[in-house]
Amino acid sequence: MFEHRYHMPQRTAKLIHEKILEKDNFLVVIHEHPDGDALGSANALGEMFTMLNKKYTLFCVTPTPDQFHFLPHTKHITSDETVWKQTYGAIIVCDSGDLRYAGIDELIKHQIDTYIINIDHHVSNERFGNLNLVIDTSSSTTEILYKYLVFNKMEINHTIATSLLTGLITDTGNFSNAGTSRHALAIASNLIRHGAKLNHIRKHILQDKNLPTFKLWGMVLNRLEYKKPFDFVYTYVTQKDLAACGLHEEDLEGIANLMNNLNEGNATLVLRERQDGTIKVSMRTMRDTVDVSKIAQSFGGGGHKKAAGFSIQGPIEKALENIWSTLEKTRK
Ligand SMILES: [Mn+2]
Repeated sequence: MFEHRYHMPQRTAKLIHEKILEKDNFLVVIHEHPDGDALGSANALGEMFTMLNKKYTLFCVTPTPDQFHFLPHTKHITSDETVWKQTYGAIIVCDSGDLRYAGIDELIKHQIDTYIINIDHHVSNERFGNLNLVIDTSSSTTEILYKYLVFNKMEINHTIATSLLTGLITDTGNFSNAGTSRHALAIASNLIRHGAKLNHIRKHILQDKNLPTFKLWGMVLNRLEYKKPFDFVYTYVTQKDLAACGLHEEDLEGIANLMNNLNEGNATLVLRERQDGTIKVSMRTMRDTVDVSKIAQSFGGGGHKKAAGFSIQGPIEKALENIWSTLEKTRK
């Protein structure tokens, strides 16, 4: 079977599984502002723990968008910090390169002698776990979870299959970005064989925009600028824009990936003003010569070679000035 041919740290996968079988009561943590990969991972693990008859809690510092509720366990993801007062058999952090992105760098300090399992595919992953199942050549964390489940001979029911396919589809930009390997495609095919509901993913994840959202996107696209010295294309959106359209930051989910369809510029930047006034910067590139994760890291962020992000002090104008001057310095 092709399953065993791709790269997979087998020892780590085995040790994680032994830990899961041995212990009870798990805390699964996914990164803030969770995407399809993070939520697909949480849902798959929730289903796996249900099948294993184990106690578990799913945690995320920010709420889950309603559109993901077709993945049944995502309805039970909590942001209630009191769950950190309990003791767990292990804490499993998914799809997060570091504990800050998971939003738990402070919360985790309350946990003494905690066993941390880190499952992720970000190049910038800091290996913060006692066990780190990190494969940065994987398209998504759910691709790693698929390999993990197959390796440990775990059942993949239709709920798990749909969760894993959700992560594969969202993190590969519908099988179009650099993460779209032959393994990713073969796994997707296998997941459909296991009963993954592609029509549910299409309905809830792909056809998820309404008219006001398209109008907001139009406004953001209309603002695109070209920054010649760096060959970058950028745009931005403020809280005022969102309020004017009656929309939220989540409604801009996907706009950074849309920039991948542009054939100009070395990289694209989308700046989004958050409620607290900080600016979230999402970077994308389709050029093999550009590594946006390195740029993001120089601003304290992280991500992948082709897709990365960071946070910076607002307002927008100040953030842009800061970005250009920092880039200017690193060029010298
Ligand atoms: Mn991911």
